[in-house]
Amino acid sequence: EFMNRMQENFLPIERLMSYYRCAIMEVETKFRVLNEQFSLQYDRNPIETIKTRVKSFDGILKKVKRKQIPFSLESIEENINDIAGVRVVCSFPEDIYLLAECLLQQDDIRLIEKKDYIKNPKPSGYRSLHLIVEVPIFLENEKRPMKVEVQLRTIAMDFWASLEHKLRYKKEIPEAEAVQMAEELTECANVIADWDKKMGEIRNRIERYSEEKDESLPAIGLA
Ligand code: 0O2
Repeated sequence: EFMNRMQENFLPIERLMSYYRCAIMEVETKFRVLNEQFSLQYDRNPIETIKTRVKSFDGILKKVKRKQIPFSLESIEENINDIAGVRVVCSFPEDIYLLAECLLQQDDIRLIEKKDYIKNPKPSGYRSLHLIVEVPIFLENEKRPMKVEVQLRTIAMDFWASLEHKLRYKKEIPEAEAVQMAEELTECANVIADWDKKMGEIRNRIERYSEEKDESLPAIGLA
C-alpha cells in the first residue's frame, strides 16, 4: 500500500499528461459515436468539428500562480480542471444542448461543474457551454477517473472566440484602440447570437416540412 501511495503521490508529470490524453480520447470518441448515431437516425451531423488539446506546461504554471495553489502534481490534478480540453463545434445552438444532455446521461460520466455562458454570456460577449466532467480511463491494473473540460459552441461562437482571443493576447495594441475593438466585438457577439437563433429556427422549419413530406409517402411494408 505504501508503494501504491508513493506512486500516486509522485506520479511523474509525463505520465499524468498521458492520462489526460487518454481521457481526451475517451470523450472525443463519445462525441464521435453520438454524431454517427444522429447521422443514421436523423440524417444530420450535429457536430461540425472537434478540437482537442492538452494544456501546455507553461499554461499550467501560469494557472498555478494565478490560483495560488501548491505546486505539486496532486494539487494540480485536483485544482486545475482544464488540463484536458475538448472543444465541440456545432452548427446550431440546439445541438449543443442535445449533445451535452446525451453525454451527461452516460453512466460513466460524472458532471463536476457546468457553466452556461450561452444563457449567461460573459461581459466580453463570450458564449459557450462549459462542462467539467470526470471520465474513467482503463489502465493495465486500474480504473482512473480523469477530469476533462468540454466546451460546446456553434461555428459562429467559435469564429468570434478565436478573433477575440487574438485581441486579448496582443499586448502591443494601444489601450484606447483595444477598448474600442473589444466594444465592437461585444456588439458582434450579440449579432452572432441573433443569427444563430434565426438559422436554427429556419433549420427546424425545413425539417418539419421534410417530416410532413415523409409522412405523406405511402408506407412500404417489409414483410
Ligand atoms: P486559453 O488561452 O483559451 O486556454 P477556472 O474555472 O478557474 O478553470 P475560469 O477562467 O473561471 O477558470 O474558466 P472559464 O472562464 O469558465 O473558462 C476559461 C476558458 O474559456 C478560457 O481558457 C477560454 O478558452 C474560454 N473563455 C472564457 N472567457 C472567454 C472570453 O471572454 N473570450 C474568449 N475568447 N475565450 C474565453 P483560458 O485557459 O482562460 O484561455
